[in-house]
Amino acid sequence: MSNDRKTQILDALESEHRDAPENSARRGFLSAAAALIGGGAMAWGMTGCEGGTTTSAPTGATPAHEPEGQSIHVGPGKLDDYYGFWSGGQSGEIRILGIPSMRELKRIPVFNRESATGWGRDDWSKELLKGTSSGDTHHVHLSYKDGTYDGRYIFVNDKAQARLARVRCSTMEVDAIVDLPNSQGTHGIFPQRHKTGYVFCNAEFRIPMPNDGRDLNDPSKYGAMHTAVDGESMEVKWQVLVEGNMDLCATDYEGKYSFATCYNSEGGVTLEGMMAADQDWLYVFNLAACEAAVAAGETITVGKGKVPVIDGRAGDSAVVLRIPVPKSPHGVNVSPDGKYAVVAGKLSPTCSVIDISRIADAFAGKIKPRDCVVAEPELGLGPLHTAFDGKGNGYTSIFIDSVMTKWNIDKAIRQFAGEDVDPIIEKVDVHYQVGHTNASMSETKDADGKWLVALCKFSKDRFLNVGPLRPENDQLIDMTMDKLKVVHDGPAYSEPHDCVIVKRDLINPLKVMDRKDPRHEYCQAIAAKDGVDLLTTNKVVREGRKVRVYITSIAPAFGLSDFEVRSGDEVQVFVTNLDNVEDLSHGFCMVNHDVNMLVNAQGTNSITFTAGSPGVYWYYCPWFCHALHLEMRGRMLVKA
Ligand code: K7E
Ligand code: CUA
Repeated sequence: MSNDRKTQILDALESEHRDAPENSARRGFLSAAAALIGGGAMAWGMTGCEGGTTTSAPTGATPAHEPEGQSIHVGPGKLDDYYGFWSGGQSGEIRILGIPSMRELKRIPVFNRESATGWGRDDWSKELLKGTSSGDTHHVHLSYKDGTYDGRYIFVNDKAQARLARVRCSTMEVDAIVDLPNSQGTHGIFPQRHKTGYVFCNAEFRIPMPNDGRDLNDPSKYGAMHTAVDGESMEVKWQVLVEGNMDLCATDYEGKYSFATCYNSEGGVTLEGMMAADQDWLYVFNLAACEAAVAAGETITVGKGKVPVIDGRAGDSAVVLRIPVPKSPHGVNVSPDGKYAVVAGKLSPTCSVIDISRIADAFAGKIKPRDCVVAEPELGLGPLHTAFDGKGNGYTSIFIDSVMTKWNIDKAIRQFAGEDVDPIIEKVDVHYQVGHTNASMSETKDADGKWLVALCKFSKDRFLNVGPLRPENDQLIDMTMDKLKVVHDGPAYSEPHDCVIVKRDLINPLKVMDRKDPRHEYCQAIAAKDGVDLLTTNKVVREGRKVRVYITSIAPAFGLSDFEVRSGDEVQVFVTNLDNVEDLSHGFCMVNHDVNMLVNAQGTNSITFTAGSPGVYWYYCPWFCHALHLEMRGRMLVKA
């Protein structure tokens, strides 16, 4: 695109933004953006940062007589009220924050390779990762029971490699990763909310089925999979093949339906193509019908795949319903009372409110799918995601306007029915270009309306300049006052997409590892073949060119102060931490061998490497564990 053309597009978008006062009549579809193909996506990142559409006071300037609100100050030694679970985007990880302090408490490596813990380098994680070292986590959700979190598991997607990972809340470590067949760009995921049943995963990118070189350039034959993974066994149970793409995912509270937004019902493979239609869909999957089809064998297989696939491409059926919504929708969020699915319009300034109780009639053909829509309030330019306070209000992130719009669901429904009411309660500036939003317990029936987070994609000038790559800005908003108030800027490394905020008493991790940990079991199973009990044995076992070294550790010493191998041996070191002391981690680093791993209290870990050229190599404990931590080391003696 020429520079002139770029300037023209940017000017158009910028003036569209500047000239659009609140409640202006110019809230049509983003027709300018749609017409100015090629500039749209870029311009989204470059406009709309000047405020001007909002009612709140600029942050930093505290008006007189302002109510106090909740404190975000969590004093030294005090604990936060909530756990925040953040996806880490391209970092491939999950992060745990304390809310309201926004202090980062932990990073859970998932799809990435991580130096501190050895994730992606130790044997157990390498087996789970199958040689990959990158990922793109967008959506993190916890397992449920009866509509609220049960504190057992965290699920997270990998958009880059079409995978779903599970973290055990007991240890805050990944215990399973499953590949999703026939999928690319796995994006929205959501677990069922009545129990740990399925976790649904949406493929965002349409591909040939099977993707084996056929139909390469015939997009009309492409499709996308809505995949049901068993959240307990982490096995793929079945898939539904649809013709459009799928973006965000949600489930109802009763276990009847799953939802997927489709922004490319057109089946386009270019920007123009994907933005062509003024209406796309919310796919609704009828889960009982899906299970019945699978049980009756009314399925196909794709290529050599073993997973039963329900072909849902032929239009509305007992299995899948398409509810028309404007235009290239993004987020879908279900209200805490379980009644409504709120679909954010993205290229339409609206959210579509779907009455879930009507869906059965639509499946039965008694009403049209579109009749499930009971409200469509205009909330601002570029609505993306909606959070809830449990008091009947929605809080929708508005990307282009850089605001959060608070609106009342009932009033929106009444307005849609013709009544002269304004559902919009308030808009608050956020900085800048907000993507996801979530509120404390918002994705559960126990939404409590305390804290709202706006995950802004751009921080621009909000922090010290750290070079071309700036942090995102996760802003914390107090929801408890008459007006929403931004109370904290939270710089975040690339790039949290989504988060959930969970009451702290629902999460009860272990203080030290237990020996039922799958990683310990994995190591003990190998050791058992050598007749070794990891808890009691320090020993070197040779089998040809393979050497297994079993080492215990108690601060400040390893159970072996040296071991001998030959250059070129494949060496597998097991370290079992016998310290039963909270927060007392050891580790194992073999110098000059790219070997480093964490071993938590009462945990075991193993790592495999090739012994280098002859010489002495020190191994040491990298975690400061004792006054004599520096002395916690030993020698690997490598013979020729
Ligand atoms: Cu960034 Cu949920 Cu991947 Cu919206 S998604 S912003
Ligand atoms: Cu063990 Cu440092």
